[in-house]
Amino acid sequence: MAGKFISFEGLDGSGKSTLIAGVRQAFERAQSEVVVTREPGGTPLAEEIRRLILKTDGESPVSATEILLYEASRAQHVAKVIAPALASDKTVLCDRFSESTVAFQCFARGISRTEVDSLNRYAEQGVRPELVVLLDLTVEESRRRQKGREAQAGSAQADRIEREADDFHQRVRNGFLAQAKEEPSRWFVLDAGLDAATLLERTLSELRRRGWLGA
Ligand code: T5A
Repeated sequence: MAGKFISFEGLDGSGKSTLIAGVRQAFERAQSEVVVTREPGGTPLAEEIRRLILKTDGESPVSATEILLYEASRAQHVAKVIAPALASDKTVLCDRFSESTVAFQCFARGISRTEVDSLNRYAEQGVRPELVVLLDLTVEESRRRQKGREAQAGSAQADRIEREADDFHQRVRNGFLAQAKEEPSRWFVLDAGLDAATLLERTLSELRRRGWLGA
């Protein structure tokens, strides 16, 4: 794989989409080919799976079904979008990847780490982010931002995962921080309470330091 694979993680509403948009512009200004994508989703079939996972009406999936749906989406996404982009030397910016499954389905939902790691490796087929940018935010601020967004005219209501209790989201946050500690050179942790311009500037500095983005 020649291209760089960078994922962005954090609680719901931590500012991933906002940061990814800025990073994408920086790569485009440097005339570097970049693919922006997301999980769950990223291909037509994977987006259908996303809808099934996040919908709030009808039958709720049990934990095993939930994780298998995330992994099914990932397998399709890796094979159809991420691996081909990396093979063509493109930079891939992905809103969430397997590290979300560890945080949400292992730390918060309670599925064993061994099982989650095994399912992740199967779906990834050897494709893993070289860098994980973590937007670390308190649960309180995450909730505040979600409410602000919901209050905006025409915006979507909370999805099934966003509706989980605060202690679930606290375990998710702990799960991200624990993974960052396990592999500090693969993770770049930002205080997501900072303003969006500062977060972008710090991320771009890190990418330049790694030699992945021109000065
Ligand atoms: N999930 C996912 C699992 O359980 N297991 C898995 O394996 C995977 C892959 C997916 C859900 O599925 C779960 C996790 C999720 O619950 P999603 O749509 O990807 O859903 O998740 P969200 O995190 O909900 O995506 P969002 O679009 O809601 O959040 P973002 O992208 O992090 O936040 P963003 O950029 O849209 O910003 C949110 C608000 O904050 C403002 C923005 O203007 C916006 O209003 N904002 C800031 N405000 C102050 N300071 C800043 N620095 C700001 N940056 C943005």
